[in-house]
Order: sequence, then C-alpha cells, then structure tokens
Amino acid sequence: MERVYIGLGSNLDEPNQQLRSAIDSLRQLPETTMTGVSAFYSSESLSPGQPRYTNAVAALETDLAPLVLLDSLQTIEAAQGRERKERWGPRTLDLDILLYGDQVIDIPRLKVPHYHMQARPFVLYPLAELVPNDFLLADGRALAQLLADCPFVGLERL
Ligand code: PH2
Ligand code: MG
Ligand code: MG
Repeated sequence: MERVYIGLGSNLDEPNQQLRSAIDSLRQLPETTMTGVSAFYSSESLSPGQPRYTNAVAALETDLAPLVLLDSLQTIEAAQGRERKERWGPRTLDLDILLYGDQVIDIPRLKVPHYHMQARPFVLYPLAELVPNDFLLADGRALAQLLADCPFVGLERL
C-alpha cells in the first residue's frame, strides 16, 4: 500500500458539488482506502478572467500503480464532464496526483511531486491539514519550509 495525496480542483458547474462527487468516486476506487480529506478552499484562478476555484486535498492508501491510478482519475474527470480543450482552461474537475508514497516520477504523462505545487497555496494549505508538521516531500523538501515561502494569501477556507 502506498500513501497518495490527490489535489482536487473545480471552477465550473457548482465547484463545491463537483468536489463532493469526486470524493465519493475516489472512495469507490478498487484497492484503495480514503484516509482523509481536507477542508475546501476558495481562491481566484491563476488564469485571469476565469471563475474562482474550489480546491481540496484527499489522502488515499492504494495498491493501484501510479499510471493505473492516473487512468482512474482521468476516468472520474471525464465522467464529471471534464473537457480537455486548452491547457489551463476552466474545468469542472481536475484531479492531480500530488505525491505518491516516496516516489519521484518524471515521465511525459506524470510528474510527481506535482510540478508547481510548492508555489500554490491552494495545494499546500489543504495538504498541511493531512500530514504531520515535519512532513517531507519525496524529493526531500520540507512542507513547513514550502508553507513559510508561500503565504496564505487570497485563500478562503470554506
Ligand atoms: N488550477 C489550474 C490553474 N489555476 N487556480 C486555482 N485557484 N486553483 C486551481 O486548482 C488552479 C488554478 C490548472 O490546474
Ligand atoms: Mg491542476
Ligand atoms: Mg490536472
């Protein structure tokens, strides 16, 4: 079993409800147990002119291999109406593998730890709710240091 953290995001079609549906679907994944879910957080989109996002992080214990898990997440995204048109377009549901045990993965389909997570308060603060204070990412970076470098600005805890 590997401990995995999934970032959830939505900024279309009732984002809070999209996240609740996605959490239900994550709970149903085979060979997987959900061990925690953060609070929901609202923030402006990083892409100007888009609706606000709701974000959260879920903790899973899973026997699904990384790419099998990624396929499962993309199936859930598609079932909730995710359309892949432009990169960084608005989306009904985005499910990102943030961390997969202590693995560092760098292949075209999947980069773990998730790229740019260190600069995204809507990822780091919900993640911090689910892990110990001395938590280290797979690449050795301390979450506490990333939080110190990424102020809680523009985030609203729902
Ligand atoms: N995701 C993006 C682009 N911008 N902004 C917020 N607030 N939350 C997101 O999850 C987000 C974003 C692309 O994945
Ligand atoms: Mg994303
Ligand atoms: Mg994504």
